[in-house]
Amino acid sequence: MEKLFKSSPIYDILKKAEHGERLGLDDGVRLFKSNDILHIGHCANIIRERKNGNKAYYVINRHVNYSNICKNRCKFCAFSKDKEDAGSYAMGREELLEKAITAAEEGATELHIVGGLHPDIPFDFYVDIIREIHEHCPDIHIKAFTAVEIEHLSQIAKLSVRQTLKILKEAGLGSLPGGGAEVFSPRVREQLCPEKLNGAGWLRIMCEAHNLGLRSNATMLYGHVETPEDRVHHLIMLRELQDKTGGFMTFIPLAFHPKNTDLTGHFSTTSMLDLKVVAISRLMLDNFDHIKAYWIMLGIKESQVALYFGVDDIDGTIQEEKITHAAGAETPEAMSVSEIVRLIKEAGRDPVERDTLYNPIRRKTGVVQTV
Ligand code: V47
Ligand code: SF4
Repeated sequence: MEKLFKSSPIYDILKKAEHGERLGLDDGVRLFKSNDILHIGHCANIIRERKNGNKAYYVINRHVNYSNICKNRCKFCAFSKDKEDAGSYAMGREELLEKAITAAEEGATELHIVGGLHPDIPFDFYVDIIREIHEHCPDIHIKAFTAVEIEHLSQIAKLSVRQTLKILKEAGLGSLPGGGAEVFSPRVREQLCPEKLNGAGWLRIMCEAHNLGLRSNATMLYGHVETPEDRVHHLIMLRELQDKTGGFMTFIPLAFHPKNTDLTGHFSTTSMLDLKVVAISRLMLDNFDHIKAYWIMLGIKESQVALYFGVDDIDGTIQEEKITHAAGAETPEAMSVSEIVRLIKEAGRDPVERDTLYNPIRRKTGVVQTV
């Protein structure tokens, strides 16, 4: 191992990471500029196994995108529409409840509910759907509303972010997903999503949520106009908040899909970049327990390989996905438990079904076939 590392031009950085020393901005940027993917991956795998052994987590979940009507219209988003556009939609309470009940009956332990920033739906609607789903399906964990949606909800409710989160938590909200973080760089945000809550705002809302006992995830959208410096800066900002609150559960890098977006001249990400991002995230985020490969965006085969590049979680069954598929994702919209388990086992890892908070789930009847 030592000999292997010594032959690498980034040996000094990998050595630091292996010894548990924190990496800085320059270290992260040098890693991104290096093509020594095998050594970076090997080092990330050492840290991954130190934190999670041979386990590879998955969750039986269902995504629900309640509306695609959004007032922000970020340039990288192919999902959002104006209200008047053909194909715009907003689900009603009955439809949402029905989806939740079906998911619970099929064995899901998590609902992931996110949508666009609808200009007219009142705050009560959001509180009511969380309460109704929680009352009808008390065993399902509701992970809903990104920090960007929480900011929007607090504005329409004319309440503080803290009060908004408190009301949603009392109604049954279990945690927050990690979307909307994009890349914190103000230059990138100005270019791609000028209307969106800024990076400092995203971090402030996550901090409020963590202080109220709501855990959350964190993401980074990469593969568009961002630089290696922007990526590493983003990771360091997340690491700093995690030092303060410890509230993040997992980090999920999101591979940009360009089709049908205002950035169509851009290409899809490459395997080289995808694997670098997961591995370097594992090395930079020394205070995060988990790194997730979101197979919908990364692709099923690459997610399997990522299990040796720092990743210990490949998300879940999903069932219905609109955001990435609007942008040309070629992955299916769902994966069965048996497929996920096979994928993990063939990689030589031990599959562990988890709930949202990473508690292992043991089922009396063994594996559930949900799709
Ligand atoms: O917030 C939008 C991103 C996010 C595109 O927390 C795009 O467990 C790629 O956050 N290409 C939604 N990405 C997805 C998300 C997520 C997914 C899975 C698990 C969790 C979790 C969170 O997708 C958006 C935005 O950042 N996005 N458009 C696109 N064209
Ligand atoms: Fe709206 Fe989110 Fe799409 Fe931006 S990424 S346009 S905030 S749905």
